Amino acid sequence: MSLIVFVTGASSGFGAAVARRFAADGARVVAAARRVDRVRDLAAELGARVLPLALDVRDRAAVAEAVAGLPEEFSAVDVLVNNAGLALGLGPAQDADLDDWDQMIDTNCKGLVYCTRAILPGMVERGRGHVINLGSVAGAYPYPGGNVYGGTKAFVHQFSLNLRSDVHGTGVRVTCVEPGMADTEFSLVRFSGDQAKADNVYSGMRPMTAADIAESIHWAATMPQHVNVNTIELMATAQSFAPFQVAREG
Ligand code: NDP
Ligand code: 8X3
Repeated sequence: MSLIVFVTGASSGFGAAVARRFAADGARVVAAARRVDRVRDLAAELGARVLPLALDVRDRAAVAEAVAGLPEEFSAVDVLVNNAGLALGLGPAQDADLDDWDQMIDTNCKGLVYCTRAILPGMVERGRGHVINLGSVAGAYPYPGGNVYGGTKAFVHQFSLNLRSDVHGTGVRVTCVEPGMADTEFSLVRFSGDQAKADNVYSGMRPMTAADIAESIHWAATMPQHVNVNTIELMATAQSFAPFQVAREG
């Protein structure tokens, strides 16, 4: 049976790679993002099985309308990949821009919740479906400047586990995928388009790629129906943990 996949943030990075990975399998893919020109290009590349959709996940009414208005051949969504998200800034909390904080919370938490709420009832009704949320290692491990971004991803982790409890016995599966450093437009967005700063994040090390993350998502989605992958945490081999910082006197 070929899957119907709804992926948010499909204009770049993980989302575009997810669309490509599932389309290569013969899935029908709804590819949603604000930059509709990019998802249209993706659809032109991948063919009619990909439906480009202009969507800002922060717009609660637009999310509900978009899901309600899906053409019949895309409407019975099997896999929702809640991928749209971003980090803005890497400064300390005391200097942060509240608008950046609002945007991260509105996108990473509220947008994800809106998409889930719009698509989940159909999955429960059909007795099958899979919600795959993009968390991050930043939700588990604190780092300087991670403040609200890490907080939003901790929310995604816990929401995913709680969601799984709620859909217990319905046949619907829930997975939280929690990557570390992967080279996408993530750092470019975090540093407001400063390419040199973004490049510096990945200089001299080999980060994961969007295709690596898409592969893990595809793996979780194609495990047999009786298997639920709860959480996938993955890092570049070149990334691991650091000691606690200690502020010493004198
Ligand atoms: P990219 O910046 O390459 O892609 C982010 C995507 O999110 C874009 O397609 C963007 O599309 C979309 N997006 C942002 N805001 C909105 C919005 N309001 N409505 C709809 N779409 C939106 O980054 P990644 O692919 O790396 O990031 C994807 C997810 O993975 C994010 O949730 C990120 O937090 C997470 N992640 C990334 C890691 C990394 O190191 N790269 C590691 C761990 C997690 P558009 O601007 O067109 O709307
Ligand atoms: C992005 C991964 O380590 O840059 O979620 O915060 S990290």
